[in-house]
Order: sequence, then C-alpha cells, then structure tokens
Amino acid sequence: MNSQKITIAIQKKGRLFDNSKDLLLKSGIKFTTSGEKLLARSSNTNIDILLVRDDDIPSLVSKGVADLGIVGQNVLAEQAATNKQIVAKEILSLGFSKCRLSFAKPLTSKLRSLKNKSIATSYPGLVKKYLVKNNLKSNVIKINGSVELTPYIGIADCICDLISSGATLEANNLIEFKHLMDSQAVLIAKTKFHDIERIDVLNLIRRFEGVINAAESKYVMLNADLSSADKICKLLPGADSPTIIPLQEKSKVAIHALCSEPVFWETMEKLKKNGASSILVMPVEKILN
Ligand code: PRT
Ligand code: ZN
Repeated sequence: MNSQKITIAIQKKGRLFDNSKDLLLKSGIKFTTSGEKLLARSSNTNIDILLVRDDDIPSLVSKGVADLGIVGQNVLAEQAATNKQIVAKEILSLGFSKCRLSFAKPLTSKLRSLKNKSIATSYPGLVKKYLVKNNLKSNVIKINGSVELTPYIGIADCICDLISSGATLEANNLIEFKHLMDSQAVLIAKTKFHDIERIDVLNLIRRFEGVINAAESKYVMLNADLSSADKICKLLPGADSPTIIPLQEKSKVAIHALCSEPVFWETMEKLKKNGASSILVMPVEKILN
C-alpha cells in the first residue's frame, strides 16, 4: 500500500496492546511481535511498528520518531498539560480502552469540596489544571501506583484516578464524586507531514476508520410485505438507503440494509411486530465509504 515508510508506535504490553494490534491486522498490516523486540517490520506494507510503553508514545510522535501512535487520551492530555513539547495531535477516536478520570473518596468521608484538600493522583497535570479552572487551592500529590490506598494511610483526603468498571473503587470502599474527563484510545499523529507521506497516512487512516465503522455496523436482511416496507426501513437503525428486492411472491419483498448503529434484540422484536420475518443480522468486516 505505502510507498513512503510510516512508523506507528503502539503499547508493547498492557491494556492497549491487543486492540491496537488487532486494529493494525484488520487494516491489512501484517506483522509479528517477538520477545523484547522494540521494532516489528510489516511483511506486506512499508510500515514499521514501534513497541513501547504507552507513556513514551506522545513524545515519540511529537518528535516525529513515529508518524502515528495509539495511546489513551488520558496519557496524551496529562503529558500535554505538563510539557509544551508534546504537540502530537489526536486524529481519530478508536473506541476501545474506554474509561474516565474521576475524583473518589472513602465511603465514610464527609468531604464535599476539593478546596484545601490533599489529592493523590497519577495525573497531577490534569488535576492541577482542573483546580485552577475551578478556582480551588489544594495539595496535589503525585503517586504512580496503588493510588486507591492513599486515603487509608493518611496521605490524601481523596484520589483522582481512572475508572472503568468501578470494581477497584468498590473493593477499596471508595466512591466517585466528581468527573474530570472521559478517555479512550486514540490515534495520534505528528504535526508535519511531507506531501507524499500525507497521502499514505490518509489512506491508512481511511482503513482504520473502515475497521472501526465495521465493528459497530451490522448487515441486516429480512423479508416483509411490500405494503409495510416503508415502515420497516424507518425502523432500521442508521440505515442509509436500504435495498428492496422483489420476491417470487408478488406481495413480498426482501430488504437488505447496512446499519451503522447497533441492532439490539428490541429492534428486531419491533421489526417482527411490524411484519418483518426471517430477520438476519450479520457482522461486517470492513467498510470503505
Ligand atoms: O507499561 P505501560 O506504561 O505501557 O502501561 P500502563 O501500566 O501505564 O498502562 P495500562 O496498560 O494499565 O493502561 C493503558 C491505558 O488503558 C490507560 O492509559 C487508559 O487509557 C486505559 N485504561 C482503560 C485503563 C483502565 N481502563 C483502567 N481501568 N487504565 C488503567 N485502569 C486502572 C485504573 O488506574 C485503576 O487502577 O484500572 C483500575 C480501575 O479499573 P476498574 O475496572 O476496577 O474501574
Ligand atoms: Zn504507562
């Protein structure tokens, strides 16, 4: 696909790795990773994959060592809040590793405001920015791991940490009381590309978009009476312009549609109630719009 070499930095191991690797493979970039190797060369495209810690990705991309990177918005935002040299731009939301950065306190705590409190966090840049914006003076303590233990060992009144299922907070008798930001994995890019590079990168982004859109899309096929076709088409979620095909039985048609939104059981039941039968919902592998 590419004439110009493109380098993409992804997390070597951790929460982002499987989905990042999956996205590249589904986008047609073949590569294998082995042991402690930091560089994987794609066997079928002119793409190199750098395998690094997620914290290194924003600076590798900002410096142009990598053209693109996959990282959590939380990491990019934290680094951008504390380091002017982080200039990498977010260009595509990837829809995985979703979480939120929130303030949490012990269940027994009477704390109501963040004013004049001690806050333990691995995100001091974002927390300080939040405090300034809200005109609050507090003590921010940077902690790299086990942030949730700090209120119990007298280090902090509350914490600010990432939450996904909420199980860690629950296990530590903590309760979320203020939301700072939502986060998910994003594709980031360096700020300057040569013209030829830009074309290759845009093609690659289009492939990524195709994979992401396909993951959310479903192909729906059903049969219905011609008289109820209009009503049924309106019920198909995110379907642009369904195909209506005549069937041997003159009063009936087959309706095929690419639905860009999830098709839940409730939708299928509604379709059936409105006269649809033989409803098939199928996964979509790739989309090129
Ligand atoms: O080694 P390296 O530096 O590359 O990885 P890492 O250990 O710094 O990061 P890693 O792999 O743990 O997470 C990578 C990214 O995944 C994060 O930067 C986020 O963008 C995203 N992510 C999504 C999460 C979570 N969900 C998450 N739940 N990162 C961390 N957590 C932690 C959170 O800090 C807390 O300890 O999980 C706990 C809470 O989870 P729940 O499900 O109990 O609420
Ligand atoms: Zn990290």
